Amino acid sequence: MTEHKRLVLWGAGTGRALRAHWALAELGLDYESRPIQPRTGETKTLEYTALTARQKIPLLQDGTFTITESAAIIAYLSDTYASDENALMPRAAQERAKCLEWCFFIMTELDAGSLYVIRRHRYLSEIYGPAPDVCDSAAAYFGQQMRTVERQLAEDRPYLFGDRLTAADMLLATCLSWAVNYGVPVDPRAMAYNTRMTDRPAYRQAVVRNTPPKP
Ligand SMILES: N[C@@H](CCC(=O)N[C@@H](CS)C(=O)NCC(=O)O)C(=O)O
Repeated sequence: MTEHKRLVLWGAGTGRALRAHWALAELGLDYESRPIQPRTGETKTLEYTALTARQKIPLLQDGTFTITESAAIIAYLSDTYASDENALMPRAAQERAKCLEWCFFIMTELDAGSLYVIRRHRYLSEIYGPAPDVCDSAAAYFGQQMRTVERQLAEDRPYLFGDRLTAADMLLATCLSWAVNYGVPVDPRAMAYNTRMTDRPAYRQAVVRNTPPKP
């Protein structure tokens, strides 16, 4: 008989899904993976639509509780399962607020406002329509928004802020890898930071679990 795990992660093969696999790996949590992918029809089934009417991955089930949005999944997992040693969201109010400030900045300005625009209008132009000028301007905007990140990393700090990995690092690193894949310039210090993040054993483990099964 198949054993059903309490934690079930839906989604594979995308940078957003990777964030959730990565958080689960950083926290050492056992989970079942349902590696559905976008634009395959798998996000549009009745079963999945009953879990999320948004029909997007990733989605985490924890018993009867469900949560979508990659950043929210990381925060939920950390708040629910982390110890003081491996928390991905700081617990003190002001540190937590700074972490959230970086998370919202990364999710709105770098992810949705820049890279996802390029994704939709360059790589998914058959669905969203081609818009080369918009893509060029989104790449330039990404570069401009990265300046505060570059300043923050200027002192060769190991993490975006504080002395350990947080959700903000995970969101940033996945955006940086995404930018590199799209040929959007990333400055050398940010590249070195990204290599440190992607060299983490939990990240490597997550990449394996985020790889969709062969058809
Ligand atoms: N802001 C959301 C974005 C989620 C999202 O757009 N997911 C895409 C794949 S990366 C998706 O599921 N698209 C559904 C489809 O195209 O079928 C997050 O960070 O989780």
